[in-house]
Amino acid sequence: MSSALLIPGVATACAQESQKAVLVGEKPLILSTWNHGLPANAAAMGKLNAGGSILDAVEEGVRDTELDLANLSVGLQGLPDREGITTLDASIMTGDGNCGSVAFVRQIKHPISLARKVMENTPHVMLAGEGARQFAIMEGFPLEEEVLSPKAAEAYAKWKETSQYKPIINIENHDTIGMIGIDSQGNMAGSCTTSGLAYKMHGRVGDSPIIGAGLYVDNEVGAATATGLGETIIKICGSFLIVELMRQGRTPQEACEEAVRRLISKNKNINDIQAGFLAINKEGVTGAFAVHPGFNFAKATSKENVMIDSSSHFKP
Ligand code: SD4
Repeated sequence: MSSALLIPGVATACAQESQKAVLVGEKPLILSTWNHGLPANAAAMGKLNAGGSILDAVEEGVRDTELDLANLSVGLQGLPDREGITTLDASIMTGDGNCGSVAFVRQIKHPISLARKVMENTPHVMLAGEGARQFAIMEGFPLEEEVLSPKAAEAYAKWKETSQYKPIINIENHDTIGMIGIDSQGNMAGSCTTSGLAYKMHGRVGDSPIIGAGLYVDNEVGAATATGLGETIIKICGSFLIVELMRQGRTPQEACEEAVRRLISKNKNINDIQAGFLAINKEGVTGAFAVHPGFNFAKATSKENVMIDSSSHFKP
């Protein structure tokens, strides 16, 4: 097991080469978005240490967040759409290209596990809405009662006073969990789960369940996940873009920075809009970058589980 180091390049005849840093990564490794990533990473590492696969680990990790009552944008306690209905999006993917997702699904406590069932038990990648709910029933998932959590109900009642529909996610309004991980053999997997944008139009689906937007994993290259205003991320196929940039030789950090540059160039009025990306490559080197300051993520290795502030395009 190697530790995450930035080793200065060995001097060579080429002066420029000697300036370059060689990045050495770490395995196993798990990255997750935002503060809730810390307990989620702990749950994921626990699963891995108990002999679970990296897929089991990324599912277990975000299941923790899906139950977190303090979290207002993951799970059934998340903020509802503008009709007052909470609808959930989730996706899961393994490094050999298998993937599953659910979108616009209601009454399911663990959409990430439903996404895994779509991947494993159907010939499809994505199920949405009523069809996803029917599939959940077939798979034995209990249907939860459709009542807003006390926090969400309070926030929704307040929002209804003006019912201002602003499809933005800024630095005070975020929480989706995206998790990517690699085990000590180099197998990767990722998961992403959210209740999406608060007070969205009924039926709106964000980037999180869209393979290549909110999540992409390829054992040959690396993995990426996204958080922030889904519309901006979908427009650039954000996570797929990052993995492809890494395939072409960019480091995870360079790839995340390029994706943010692309996102800014394709989206107007970015001043109040936050989006952020996490990436790891197959060596276990990491990258993170956001549009605005304020994005943070949890990084777990076999030795520690710590919060790290991401750098960003706009400076504090
Ligand atoms: C979405 N990307 O539905 C999600 C929301 C999010 O932090 O990431 N919030 O657009």
